[in-house]
Amino acid sequence: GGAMAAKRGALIVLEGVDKAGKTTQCNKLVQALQQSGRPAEMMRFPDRTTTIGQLISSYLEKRTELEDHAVHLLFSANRWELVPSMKRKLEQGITLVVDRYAFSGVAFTSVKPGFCLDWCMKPDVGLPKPDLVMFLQLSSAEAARRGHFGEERYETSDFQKAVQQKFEQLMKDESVNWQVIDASQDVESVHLDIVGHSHGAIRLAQDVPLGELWK
Ligand code: Z5A
Repeated sequence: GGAMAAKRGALIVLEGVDKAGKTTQCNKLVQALQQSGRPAEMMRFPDRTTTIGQLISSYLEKRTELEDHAVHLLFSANRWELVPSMKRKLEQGITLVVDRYAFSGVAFTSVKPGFCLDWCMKPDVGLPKPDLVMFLQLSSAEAARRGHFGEERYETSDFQKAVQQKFEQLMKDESVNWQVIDASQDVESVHLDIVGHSHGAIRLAQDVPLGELWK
């Protein structure tokens, strides 16, 4: 008996290569959900505000060098350290809109020499499983038209192409609810696609417990 449990929020992830519009679209989605009366918050990985996140940020800005396995584990640790707060929020009925997640972790490390997908996935096994992962699909030619790549590590056309192929491998996994979004459309059209998929995911998530990723 007792009081009825509150409906949980959904865990919604946006993935995609550099300049696909993830941050733009995460912000717009959170705004739209809030305006329709649904509690929603944005998160991003890496979260550069924590102690671990500061190590990662320094690495990405090429201010420090870190061994490739070590930095992979730091990216994963940066997700795990936020899991208690993510679970709390989801239980409170807050939908989390997340800019990059474990899929970026695997895609970016696994293109490095000597790494395989399987090893890269292991540290993230058991993370809160997203109810929906939207992959913002953008060709490298279209990404190039959105301006120059930045100065950070990994921001080169060849690296991004290799990463795209790793994402394609990850998207074959049917245990994850993937939706491919055409990110070459204008900002509003991409937004409408994303809102449509998100409402469906929020509705479905209400009645099923949060899953465990890759488990
Ligand atoms: N990384 C990793 O190695 N391991 C991990 O576990 C994780 C990440 C989680 C940091 O990422 C790096 O860490 C990243 C992966 C790696 N390396 N790379 N590359 P980050 O999240 O801090 O930064 P970012 O992901 O590189 O941001 P971004 O990809 O460059 O941007 P975006 O979020 O996809 O796009 P945006 O900022 O929304 O838009 C980019 C530009 O395009 C901007 O000028 C917009 O105004 C414009 N834009 C957006 N949408 C459109 C449309 N529809 N049409 C035209 N123009 C548009």
